[in-house]
Amino acid sequence: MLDVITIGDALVTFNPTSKGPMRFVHSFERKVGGAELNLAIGCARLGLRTGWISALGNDEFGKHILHFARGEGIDTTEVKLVDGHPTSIYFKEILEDGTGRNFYYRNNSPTLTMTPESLNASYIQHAKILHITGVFSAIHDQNPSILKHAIKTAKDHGLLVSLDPNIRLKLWSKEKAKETLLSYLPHTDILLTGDEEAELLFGTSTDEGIQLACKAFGIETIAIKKGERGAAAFHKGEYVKANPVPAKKVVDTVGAGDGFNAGFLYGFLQNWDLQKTLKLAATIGSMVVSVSGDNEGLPFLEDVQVQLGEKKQIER
Ligand code: KDG
Repeated sequence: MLDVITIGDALVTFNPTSKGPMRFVHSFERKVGGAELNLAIGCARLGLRTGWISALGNDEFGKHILHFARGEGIDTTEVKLVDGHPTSIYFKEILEDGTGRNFYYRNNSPTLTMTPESLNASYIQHAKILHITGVFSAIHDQNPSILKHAIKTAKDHGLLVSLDPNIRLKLWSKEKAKETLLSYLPHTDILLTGDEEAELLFGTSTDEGIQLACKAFGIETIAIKKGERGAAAFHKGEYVKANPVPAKKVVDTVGAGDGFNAGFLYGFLQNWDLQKTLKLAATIGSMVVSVSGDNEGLPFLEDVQVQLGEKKQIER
């Protein structure tokens, strides 16, 4: 039985070796990214049994990502290597403050070979949480139908569905994003959203407004990510806030939300109280931004315990 399974496209990430506008960057370091894969890595490092459903190009980059994911202890039984679709890539721009733009080359993503029928129902049935995002939804018009099929299988077998809207406006319009993501909400148990994304979905970014909007869809668990302004969460009527967790140094902000999600799902699955769960999530989010790369900063459980002062690290 897996704890968390997720579906999505992964990319080889080209991280700039210098900061500033990408057009002036001369060299890049090859890394790995993709919102759903980052989440899977984050969960696996914390000790959750994690599975990833995807397709990669049957090429050097695809094999690199596959080996990388396996090395992280992620179950890749449902990751196919396919011909005719090169593995997706993207180039990152990183500015002095750690933010920047992403430039995607994923129009012919290997995940275009996936269909609702290609999903292995028995794989989905044997998990606790199905995590879906707006990134996979945005890559191709048929992807929402794949996710809806997965959601139906999940719901029929008692899984919880967690959703991160992960809205990437380089991949689809606001209108399409809103329409598609709202259609998942009646089936969502755990919503892990940024406050700006909530504004787009619900027309409000206040905690109370988001909770009210989610109530209409029957969503009992909500985590709201506010970056430098902290985080908040609701669970069955309980409401807690987490103070911002200052990062040691902001190096690269990409992947922080995925780290937050991994922490939240971990605490949730351990039946921790909501405050402790939110603190773990916010702490992991802040650890991710201190390290270059989309997932290199995702901590193992022991690292985050040290960060939280629960464990001592012996340095020499
Ligand atoms: O959440 C981080 C991801 O966005 C990044 O790793 C790659 O942009 C990406 C994507 O589309 O998954």
